[in-house]
Amino acid sequence: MNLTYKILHEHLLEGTLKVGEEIKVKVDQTLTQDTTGTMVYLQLNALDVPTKQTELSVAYIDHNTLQTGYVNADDHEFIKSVALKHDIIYSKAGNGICHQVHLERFAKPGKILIGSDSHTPTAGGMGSIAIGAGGLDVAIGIAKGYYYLQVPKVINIKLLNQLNPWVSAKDIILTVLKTLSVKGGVGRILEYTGEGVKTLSLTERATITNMGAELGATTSIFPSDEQTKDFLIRQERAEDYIALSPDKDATYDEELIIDLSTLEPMTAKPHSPDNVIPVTDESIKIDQVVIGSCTNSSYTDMMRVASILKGKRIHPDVSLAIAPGSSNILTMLAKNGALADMISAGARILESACGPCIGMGQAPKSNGISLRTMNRNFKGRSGTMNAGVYLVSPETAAYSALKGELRDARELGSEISIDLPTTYDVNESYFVYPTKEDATMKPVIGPNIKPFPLGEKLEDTFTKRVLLKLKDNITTDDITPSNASLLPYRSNIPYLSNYCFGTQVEDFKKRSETYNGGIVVAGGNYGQGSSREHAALVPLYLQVKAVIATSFARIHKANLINSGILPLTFKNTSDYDAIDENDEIIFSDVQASIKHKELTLQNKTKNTSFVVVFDGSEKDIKTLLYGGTINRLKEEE
Ligand code: MIC
Ligand code: SF4
Repeated sequence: MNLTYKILHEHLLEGTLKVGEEIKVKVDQTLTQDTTGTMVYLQLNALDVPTKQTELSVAYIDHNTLQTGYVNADDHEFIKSVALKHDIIYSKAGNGICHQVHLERFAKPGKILIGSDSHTPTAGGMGSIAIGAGGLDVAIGIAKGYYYLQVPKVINIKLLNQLNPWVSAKDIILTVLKTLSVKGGVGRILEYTGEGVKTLSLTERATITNMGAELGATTSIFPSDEQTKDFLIRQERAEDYIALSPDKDATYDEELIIDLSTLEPMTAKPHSPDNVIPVTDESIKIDQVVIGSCTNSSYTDMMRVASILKGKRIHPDVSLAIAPGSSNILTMLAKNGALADMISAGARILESACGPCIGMGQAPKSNGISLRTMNRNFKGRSGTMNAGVYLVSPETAAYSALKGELRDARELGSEISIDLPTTYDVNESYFVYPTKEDATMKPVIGPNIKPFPLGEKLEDTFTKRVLLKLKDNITTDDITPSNASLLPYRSNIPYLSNYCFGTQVEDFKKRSETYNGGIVVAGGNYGQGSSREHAALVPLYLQVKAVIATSFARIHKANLINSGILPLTFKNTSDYDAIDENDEIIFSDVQASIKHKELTLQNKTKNTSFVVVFDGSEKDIKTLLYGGTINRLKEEE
């Protein structure tokens, strides 16, 4: 067995481990962050269970830390109250980015972790099966201790040899993205093997599994070996170590071989993480550099940046902002003088949080060029619609900040080496641990927290207009945009509905009000990116009944089903071209046809018909018939 199957097998509650089959697995751990967490905890309340059914659950506050009014503060208070009530650890703002802190303090080899954030696979660097999911699936994970998934294919990514100086883990994953594209991981788990694995530290592995999310992969995983043990010992968690590897004769569905010694520094150009070229192929002046995010904010990343900056001065035309990934890392940098090296060079030091990665501050100037060590460079995500974001390694970012243009850090000559402390700093001050008394706590619901919409039983016959026709690779950022002014409203679906599809059209809400709801048509990989279920809940609120696409991203498809919106694919992709915005589509005999997974739809406007497919499990069909997961669970109880 490969490592993926070993862990899934050990956690199997129902179903068979066969590609494409739906299985039910035991969930050991969950994590939430604040922008998806409010929905998770509203839904957990609705599920009405006394306490968590996992070994460990943590509620992190890391995204919405710019408190420009009462709204975020309300959300945090609400999350804290429901989390503690359900025996869930609360990590206060300032403690760091959920994935980095989870890696340091809680992730364990061999465990299954479900998180309401698409970068949950970061813990795959530790040998966990760590999966990003919609908020409701995480609420169910907490309340019931299980998770459903379709058994993915397992790709063996075999790493040969080792990286050359100044080429980093980020360059490995950017190379994988260049090879496989943002759709390449859909329906797959990426398992890393080969001699090259041993040469990568745990945090380098986490950079790679983190950004596997950009491939659309279910998750990515590394074995648990001496590197894992080394990290856990330094984190004073030696007891959490177990060795885990695939069997010698393990089989895989596909294989990709990467010779690490041939790689070079890479960059993903605007506006997609798979728009990857070698750094040396691009010559561009830069305005801003941002170093941090759950992809590249480890102690080693920060120390390498500090040593590149030490004794130098940031280019006068560049603003460099640095956000270390956790309070532990920030403390260590403060103690060992690296923070002083960064500040002396002219860097702006930010709180340990997501910050600029999700547009919470540091938006670039008009048409600005920003180099970022982050994982996504979707249009507008930085907070400036016409900015161009290039994704790079911390080394490329730091060196370029000194030069004022995108530059290859190999010009720096001999490699630097970072000595790791015998033990990493472990700060408990930002954690709030639940007590017995908290079980009787009442949720604290401030005015920003509005109820979430619920779907309705699936109608058998209806006619709906195509409100919007979209191209390939539409992201959840496109469906429910996020920036510093919108992110605080994640617990307020009615407010967010004003901005639905805001990067595509300005009047989606108006269209839906005019026609009493409708349907959306899209190309391939619809709903890639963030796990935010708001991208389903907001359309549900605006009465979107179905999305017909050429293909869907995994988490978003699950979120649509959970909300009771039909995710349908064209049987013949050429039918995508034959349908236009404003066409009226007749859905008939839906309840029976969905059970056979094929529906014939009439295009009333064009007087034609076409076939769409529903690719889901029996449970999914039931869910859609009942109008969403919450309704199904209520009916089944
Ligand atoms: C992101 O990186 O896009 C986010 C913000 O972390 C999201 C979660 C969200 O939208 O709240 C994610 O990756 O799932
Ligand atoms: Fe936060 Fe950015 Fe990571 Fe999302 S990708 S969890 S916004 S740091």
